[in-house]
Amino acid sequence: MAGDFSRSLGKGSAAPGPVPAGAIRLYSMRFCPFAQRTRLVLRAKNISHEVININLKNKPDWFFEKNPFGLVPVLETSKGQLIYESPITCEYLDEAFPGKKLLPSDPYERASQKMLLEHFSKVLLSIVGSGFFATGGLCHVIFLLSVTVFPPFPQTLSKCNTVYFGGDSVSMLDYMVWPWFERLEAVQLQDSLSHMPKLQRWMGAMREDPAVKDTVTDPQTYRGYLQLYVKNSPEACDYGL
Ligand SMILES: N[C@@H](CCC(=O)N[C@@H](CS)C(=O)NCC(=O)O)C(=O)O
Repeated sequence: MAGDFSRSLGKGSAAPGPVPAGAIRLYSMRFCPFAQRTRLVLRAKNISHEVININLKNKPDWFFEKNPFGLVPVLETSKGQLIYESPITCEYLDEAFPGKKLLPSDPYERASQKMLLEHFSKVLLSIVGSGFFATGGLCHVIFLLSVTVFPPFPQTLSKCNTVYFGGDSVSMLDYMVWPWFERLEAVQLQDSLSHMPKLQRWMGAMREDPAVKDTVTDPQTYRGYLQLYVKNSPEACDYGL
């Protein structure tokens, strides 16, 4: 079975066969923060799954049949159902599979998490628009300013007395924003949070989370990937394998 650390499939590769009955497949890329969201939820809910990595610098033609936008993550079920856009994949997994629910059951709490995620997504969109991958370090600085200085993120954390965004245990919003915080160390910006003890406490707690531990990429490997990615190298997605 294909796994998180399998080499990516590129142009000219054979399309994978149907998903076995009862299983679920994730089309991913090892360093993609959006796909990491889905991987975090798969692990947090202990959902058995297979992973097919896609070479995003040399995409197979068949991948556009899985997602017309050609982006990871994509989920595929044994019924041939396809689900893409990371927040939608995560909500789908939370609803379709048993176990701990990651989205709050209270309608207002649920709406609050989605509003914060919306804000966060707008920040990400402006970063991608400004060339996130072309200038990795600089864009992380913009990210950091956006989430720590402008409302509503700092207010949310400073108002609540809980470790996590949604309460005393990890929930969906924590997993949705974590991948970008994890990458701060790779661009040597982790110390810029020193004036925000609550955010630091949250990061410390997240690092201890089993799903986070399972999906973490060490900063040096991430830096190696980023160097190849900005050069448009078709080897970027398989860096370190
Ligand atoms: N809005 C999408 C964004 C996903 C995304 O941008 N994925 C990147 C990898 S990190 C991708 O597939 N890039 C390929 C490309 O831009 O052609 C989501 O939330 O799933």
